[in-house]
Order: sequence, then structure tokens, then C-alpha cells
Amino acid sequence: MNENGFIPLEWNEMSEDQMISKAAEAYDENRKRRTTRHFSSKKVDRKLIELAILSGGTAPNGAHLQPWTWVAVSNAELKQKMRDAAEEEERKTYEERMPEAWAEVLAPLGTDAVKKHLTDAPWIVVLFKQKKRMRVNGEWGPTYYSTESCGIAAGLFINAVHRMGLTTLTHTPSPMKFLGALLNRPTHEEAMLVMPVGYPAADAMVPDIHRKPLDEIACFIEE
Ligand code: IYR
Repeated sequence: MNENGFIPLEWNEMSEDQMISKAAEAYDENRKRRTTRHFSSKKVDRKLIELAILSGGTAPNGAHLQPWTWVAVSNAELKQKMRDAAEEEERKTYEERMPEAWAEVLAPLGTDAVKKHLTDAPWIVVLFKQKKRMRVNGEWGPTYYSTESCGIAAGLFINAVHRMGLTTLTHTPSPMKFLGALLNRPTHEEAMLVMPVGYPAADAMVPDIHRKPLDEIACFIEE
């Protein structure tokens, strides 16, 4: 049935026990996700990257404009160029542009201007946010909530990568303009996140940090 462009929602009610068990299972899986900077160079099938991008593309988004372009790079020469350009910007950030208040919170995470993960990982996926769209009348129009939309999409992509047993790192070279030029993107698209994807290295390390407990991140207002 299709009435005015609407179709029935596909949805199956679960028992409350089943819901709790599914919710706990999802949390248990999600809390095992960690961000590591240490990637193996073991190859990853393109099909897995396609599936992760498709998961990202299921994100709720402003006016259903799906304002994202995902560029997946496995070409070694191009990954090296991306790393060189990212490191050039990052050296300036870490050495000259980073205020002390920022450096202080990054210190425990062990980040620096060396972006070895960009050449170690078999894939780099760059998420571009579309700031404009072509209207049916042929004129350029805005997109809406594209930052929020792409943020949600990135979260779903990261979750999909984790659930398939791989790892990714959200890298934010700043400024990111060089990515549009290197990857030939039109000017209405703005690079937002760089996500190397691959297997963690056998000796991958992560900082010994902890997540805030529920009572520090949420409050409930009930009857
Ligand atoms: N963009 C830099 C610096 C950086 C900033 C934050 I906030 C982090 O959580 C981690 C790193 C980089 O990608 O290294």
C-alpha cells in the first residue's frame, strides 16, 4: 500500500525481557570499542567498507537530504599524500596553534603530529559534509543540520566498523581543506572527519582512561 508517499512502518514488538537483553547486549558490545592509533596493514575487503558506509547512510538526517559523501581510499600513493598533508598541518597545530588548555587535555591520550595510522591502515574513509544541494529548479539551495546529520552518520559508521571486528580512529586534521583538493571534491563539500579503518596492530595500545558513569552523564526527571 502506498498512500501519498507513505508506507506502513515495519516493526515487531519484543517482550520486555527481550528488550532488556538486546539493550544490554548492545551496550556490552559498544563499551568494548576503543580508539587505538595502532593499525595493522592487513588488507580489508572493500565489501566491508561498503557495508560500513551503508550503515552510516542509515542515519536520520536533516530533511532527508543525506548530506554526506564518503570517500574511501586504499591507494597507497594517495594515502601517503594524505598523511604528508595532514602531518604538515598537524605539526603547525601541535607546535604553534594549540593553546595550553587544549594540549593539557590531549596529553594523557598520547596524540601528536605523527599520523602513521594514515599509511598503516588499509583504508582511509573521509566523510565530507555537503553544505549545499542542487534544487530541482537547477539552483543551489542549502542543506539543513548537515553537521548533526554527518555526526550521527559517523557514529553509525564507527559502530558498524566495530561490530564487524575492525577498528577506526576519528582523526581531525585542522584545517582540512587539503582533503577536498587531494580527493577532488567540489567546493560545496567540506571534509569533516578522516577515519582510517583496519585491523588493530597485534601490539596495539590504548590509553588507560575510563568512561563517566551514568549518574555523571545523565539525569532523569520522572513523575
Ligand atoms: N586534530 C588533532 C588533535 C586532536 C584533537 C582532539 I579534541 C583529539 O581528541 C585528538 C587529537 C589530531 O587529530 O591529532
